[in-house]
Amino acid sequence: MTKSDRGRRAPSLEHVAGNGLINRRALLGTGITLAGAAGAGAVATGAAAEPVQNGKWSMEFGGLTPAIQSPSPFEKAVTRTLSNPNNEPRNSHARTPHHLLAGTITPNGQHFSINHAGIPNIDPAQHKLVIHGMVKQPMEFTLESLSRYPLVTRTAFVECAGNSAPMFSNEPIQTTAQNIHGLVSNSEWAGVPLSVLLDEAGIDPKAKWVLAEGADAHLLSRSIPTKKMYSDAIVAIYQNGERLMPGNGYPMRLLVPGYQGNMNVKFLRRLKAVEQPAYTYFETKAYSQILPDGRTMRFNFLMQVKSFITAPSFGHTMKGPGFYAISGVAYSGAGRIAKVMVSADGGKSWGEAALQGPINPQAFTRFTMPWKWDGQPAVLMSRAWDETGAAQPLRADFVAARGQTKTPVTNPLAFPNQHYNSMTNWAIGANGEIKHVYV
Ligand SMILES: Nc1nc2c(c(=O)[nH]1)N[C@H]1C(S)=C(S)[C@@H](COP(=O)(O)O)O[C@H]1N2
Ligand SMILES: [Mo]
Repeated sequence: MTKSDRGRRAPSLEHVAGNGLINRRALLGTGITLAGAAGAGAVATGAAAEPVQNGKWSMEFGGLTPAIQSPSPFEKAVTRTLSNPNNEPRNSHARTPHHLLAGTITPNGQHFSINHAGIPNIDPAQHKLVIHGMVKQPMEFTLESLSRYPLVTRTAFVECAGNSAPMFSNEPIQTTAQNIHGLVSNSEWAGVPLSVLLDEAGIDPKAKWVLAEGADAHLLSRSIPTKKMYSDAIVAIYQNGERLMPGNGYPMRLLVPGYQGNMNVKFLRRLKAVEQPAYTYFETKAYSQILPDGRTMRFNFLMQVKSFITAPSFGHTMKGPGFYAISGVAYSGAGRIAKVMVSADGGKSWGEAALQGPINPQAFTRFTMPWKWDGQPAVLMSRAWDETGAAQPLRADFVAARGQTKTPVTNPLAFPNQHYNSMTNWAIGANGEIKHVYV
């Protein structure tokens, strides 16, 4: 019996869609067998295998165990892309390298960051959060006093409304998932529910909005519906188990799961209960979207269902035909991910990807699709559905509703528009090269 005979015998290698997509059930506990059977490039070990050799690291006492550790020097290419590396007095963006990461939690050093006036160096001993306006009892909190409340822990993505903006280009921009989709990240946040703090202050039922303000130089402020504050907003003080990173809002930030990133006010210093939205710069001029007929969409808070394949993707090279696990992230501001479909033939046929649990609402869900690449051209696509039944729109439908540029966007850091949530497709060439294509 040859190796490929053994592979064929496994029921798990049943194809579910064109161009080599394999039933996701193949992933249930048989990953290694599957990879071996389909030829993932791992060398089979057996009697003929070389005995393990000692590298030089096995022959000498190792390095210092440091007080705080950072990634291996061999991983130094795994960094964020910066839009303002010299800190000129304008906004700065740092994008998450999705094509070089796996799992669902974004490491703190790789969490995307947008700062419109630099990162303030806040002394937590001097920082205060004030709750005032239409409340019975104005309140003042410090990091220390907030830390004494019972904290809730939850995983949530934060996504800038401008994430994926290069996808508004009329021609596909040739760049990485990092540059296209790097303005979304996913963390485990711990903090105090707004429901607790607003109840304590005794918010007036007529206060339908809460104005949130940050302590950085431009005092970014956004009006948030009180209803959202009560449903699931928190004042976050921990990010993936440690205090917030300075670029992600140290010492405290607002977390409004599933809503525009901009509403997640960092360096939070003020919450004012008000009757009407304040119509601030960031909810009128910025973070409102221009429609094809010239009108502007305002108070468009929800980040809708989206997915993108992180591997294989632009910037990777295929290492020859055989087994691959197509992998990506899916998320929705409206709730949990219900289903992700993957195509390897440019949308002619689709197979359902395996979702890795736990599937949390308003959080990344990792999907995987086993695939046997035959070395021929293929177009990989993913499409997600959330628990409300909403699906990622097809590009033609999306462009009809939201428009696209007249000339190609070549700068991956440009922002032609906002709230893009259609699909991203990667074309695999017979030479193993990967391009970004529209379907
Ligand atoms: N105070 C303050 N809050 C802010 C910002 C800012 O510049 N200052 N940037 C906003 C924007 S535009 C986004 S998309 C999110 C990004 O959150 P992150 O930097 O933690 O990824 O923070 C928002 N909150
Ligand atoms: Mo943003």
